[in-house]
Amino acid sequence: MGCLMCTLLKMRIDILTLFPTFFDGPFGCSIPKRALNKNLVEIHLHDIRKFSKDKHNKVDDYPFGGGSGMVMTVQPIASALDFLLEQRSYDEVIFLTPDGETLNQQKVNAFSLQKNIILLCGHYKGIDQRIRDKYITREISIGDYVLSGGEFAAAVLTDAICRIIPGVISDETSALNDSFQDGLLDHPTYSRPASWEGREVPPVLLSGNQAKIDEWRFEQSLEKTKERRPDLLK
Ligand code: 6GU
Repeated sequence: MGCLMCTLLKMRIDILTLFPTFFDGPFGCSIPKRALNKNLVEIHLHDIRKFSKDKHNKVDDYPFGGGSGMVMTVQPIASALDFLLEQRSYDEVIFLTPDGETLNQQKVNAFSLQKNIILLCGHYKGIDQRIRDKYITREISIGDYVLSGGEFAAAVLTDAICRIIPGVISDETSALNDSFQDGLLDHPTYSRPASWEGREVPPVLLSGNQAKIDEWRFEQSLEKTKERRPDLLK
């Protein structure tokens, strides 16, 4: 018996993929597992191949105009999307693709406020353009390099969303203090022992003066960001 509010607010992520078992690993540990176990998010995996009306369950074909590689055809993807879209309305239908807009923390924050989203994972040489034209509301890349399929990117996006859902991380401030969440990179962190192989923890961290510690951390964040990612300060 859950709380009504939680049920109404709970985020639902539907992932369309040719490789549903891919996600057993990433969603079976750590933060996504915790979010699922705490019933703070629902993740539904859908095998695109099961929607194929071809007698051999074919999901790909040669590209018109020639070229290397196979293209994921319209029918199985359209059927899978129609199946979901007739059950509920979705805030976004996201296609993971290296030619999409690059993901960042701001975009993750915005996605995490949505109720229902679909993540479509492409494979081979991509998907038929007409699927993108008809259904897709956002095209997202996770960086300027090429992966073998959208599943890696969908797992990354789902993890980034799950970990900022309130209640997933026990110390609620910890996700908000991350690198990027305040536009700065993280300050260095230390734990015991205070001295290790002649390397000392910065004395301010042992001082007990929280104002001084916060000031030191902020300066360290600022310095690191200036040095490594000056683009974030603009
Ligand atoms: Cl979303 N997909 C693929 N295949 N490669 C990528 C990517 C996505 N983002 C960066 N590289």
